[in-house]
Amino acid sequence: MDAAAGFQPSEHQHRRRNPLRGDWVLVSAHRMRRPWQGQLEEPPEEDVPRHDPANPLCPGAARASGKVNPHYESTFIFDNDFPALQPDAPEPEAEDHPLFRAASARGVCKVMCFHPWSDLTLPLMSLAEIRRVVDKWAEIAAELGSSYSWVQIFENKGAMMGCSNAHPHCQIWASNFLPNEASLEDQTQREYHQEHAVPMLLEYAQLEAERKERVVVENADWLVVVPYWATWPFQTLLLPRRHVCRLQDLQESERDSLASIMKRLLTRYDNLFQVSFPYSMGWHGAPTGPYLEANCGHWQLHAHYYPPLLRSATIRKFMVGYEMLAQAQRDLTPEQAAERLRNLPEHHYRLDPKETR
Ligand code: H2U
Ligand code: ZN
Repeated sequence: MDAAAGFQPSEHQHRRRNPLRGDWVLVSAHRMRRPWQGQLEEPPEEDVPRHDPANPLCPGAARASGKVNPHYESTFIFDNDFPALQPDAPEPEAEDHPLFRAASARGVCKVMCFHPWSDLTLPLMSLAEIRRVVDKWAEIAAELGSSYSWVQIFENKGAMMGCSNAHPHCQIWASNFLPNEASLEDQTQREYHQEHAVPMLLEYAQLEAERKERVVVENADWLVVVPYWATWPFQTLLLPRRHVCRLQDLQESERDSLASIMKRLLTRYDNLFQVSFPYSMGWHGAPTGPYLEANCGHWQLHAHYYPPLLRSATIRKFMVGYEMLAQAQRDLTPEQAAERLRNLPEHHYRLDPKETR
């Protein structure tokens, strides 16, 4: 019997390979039919006050360090008062056995507020406001990247993703080393480039743009897909259509179109379960600092969005048991997730039908 006869990805479990991480995900879409009696999450707080003098991220407020924020009117970057990385840590002692290896970790941690108002999120900001966030990202990536090997820009949104403060913000951690994900993606992209003579994610974007079934939104410069190998239910990958190594390499028009595609994606995310959609997102681009001189031809700039929600605003995906001990598993297919996101309106559910921003 032909084992492939009648195979349907939405019906029949199978494995898909993630070429960026070199690992596999188990796709078992039929599991979406099972009843849910597990934990229900608290839906996010929707009535956040616009300004709270006691909120350390607000303009004019005092932070834990005692420093007082300026009355900022756009974006605002400050040094994290509880940094996981500091510039001046001493070297760990030389190892006495290969099973007890340590290495130096130096860096800086910053916090970037997107807007002076606590009750806004990126999808509810205007394009001009989002564009200012994009510009600040590029600026800080270049500034810290002049000396540090890796500048990780990331946003934890929503309490479910460990975000401690509803005020719209992200974090920037710059380090003198390549973190695990960075070094893995550096290796997989390098190998792909050596073998196929094209940047992996540039080729991937071209293929997805032709195939369409995993595309969520696109414009002249950018493409958002639920990647073929997605592990989180509504995970997406934001990709440029041309070869771009780093955020700071984006041209003016590409920054505008990035603001636009982010607003469209994040509005769809919020509309999916009519809730301010939680996620962790972050940017990956070619390494910096000592790597600035090296060839970055294998690298392609991209952003990952990892949202935890599965079925509703209160039912999340847990990456536990099998995922922790064996490998990642997902319940609906990436094609089904993309189709649901693609079919959503781009008018934010919290705005009146005629209201725009
Ligand atoms: P998260 O919501 O993603 O945790 O980010 C908020 C960051 O803001 C967090 O890393 C920092 C925390 O250390 N912070 C300060 O630096 N100063 C403060 O007064 C409060 C919070
Ligand atoms: Zn990546």
